[in-house]
Amino acid sequence: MKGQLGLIQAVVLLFVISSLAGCTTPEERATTLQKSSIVRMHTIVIQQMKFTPATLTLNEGDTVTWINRDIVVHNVTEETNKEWASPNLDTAKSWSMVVSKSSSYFCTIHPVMKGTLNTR
Ligand SMILES: [Cu+2]
Repeated sequence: MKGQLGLIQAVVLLFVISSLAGCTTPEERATTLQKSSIVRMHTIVIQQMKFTPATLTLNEGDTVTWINRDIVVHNVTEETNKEWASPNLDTAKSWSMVVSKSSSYFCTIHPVMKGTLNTR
């Protein structure tokens, strides 16, 4: 009985050691973190007079592509100072931009159409 208990303890100890050995190193954890935040490309669909998603949270340096799925022309223009703007986008046309900071934007043709980019 005593011997059996010893065996169980040994098995438990082995299990603990092997699970410790399987623990991720800081390097592995960093890689996992990078992988989980590796979404660098985002698509915003312009459809039914709306930007979808209207609010997008992303990392600085990420690329956003807007694609016009409506049958009317739209554009994407920074709202406060018109710091950046797409050309007018016909149906099925898209436009991409690398995002450097949070911005509000709208469509100058249909000013009710608004969107927000939030950088982390
Ligand atoms: Cu529009």
